[in-house]
Amino acid sequence: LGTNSPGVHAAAELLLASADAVADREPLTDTWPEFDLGTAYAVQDEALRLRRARGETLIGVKLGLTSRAKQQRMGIDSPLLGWLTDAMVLPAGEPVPHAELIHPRAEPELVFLLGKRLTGPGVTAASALDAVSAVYGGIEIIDSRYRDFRFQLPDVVADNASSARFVLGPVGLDPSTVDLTLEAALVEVDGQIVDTATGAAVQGHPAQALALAANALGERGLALEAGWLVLTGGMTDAVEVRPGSRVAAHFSHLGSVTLAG
Ligand code: 0L1
Ligand code: MG
Repeated sequence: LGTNSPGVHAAAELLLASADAVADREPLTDTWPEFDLGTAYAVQDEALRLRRARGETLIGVKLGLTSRAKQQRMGIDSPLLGWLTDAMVLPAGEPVPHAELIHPRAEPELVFLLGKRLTGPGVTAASALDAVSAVYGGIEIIDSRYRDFRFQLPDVVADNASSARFVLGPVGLDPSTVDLTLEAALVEVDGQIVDTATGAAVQGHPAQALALAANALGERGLALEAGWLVLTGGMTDAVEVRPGSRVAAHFSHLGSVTLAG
């Protein structure tokens, strides 16, 4: 590690402190040029360890930057993973906790509930889908700890892929009963439809994103566990969640999720 390296543990603490204080910061790569992807995942894992030590429960995984819309907006063309804990669940209908968030943005996602353990190598979209017990629509509220969402890939990986909160939609379907490439999401802000996408935006099929997660975790000796939720990544670009505004995602078969901003 370079001379300006805070080290894995201190970097994890800095990012958690930033979230706790609702205070943004500069990217780690600004002053830590040797900061690489492997070290970034070590920081992410250390932050998870610290979250669990303070009582949070691991409930799944999120993928980020799996759609072209997200990759183009953030200027990073590589998908990434983050951890989900119970503290990130926002029950449907509860207001967005603005006092706890720096600059929240919302994005529609397809979410899998796993009925079976899944780990790579060799997981395909078909074998991944076979492990899914239900698919939901949802909204992820992302909140980068970096000022103006300015970051490079190792920064955003260390920051747990900008995770903050997510809301699960009201309808869970057996994935064999719905064509997820055609499942649409309409994003509405204050009554205006501002964006649309179908599940094909997510790696061609969201099960492809699920396979990617299982294979990436397999390389690290880890697995997706039965009972976990997997957020497959924003289908569209994210929209700002302003206090007092109303953001909704309407899915074709998976119901609607409305955020009271
Ligand atoms: O801040 C970001 O946009 C990176 C996190 C990825 C969010 C997503 O694509 O689901
Ligand atoms: Mg997301």
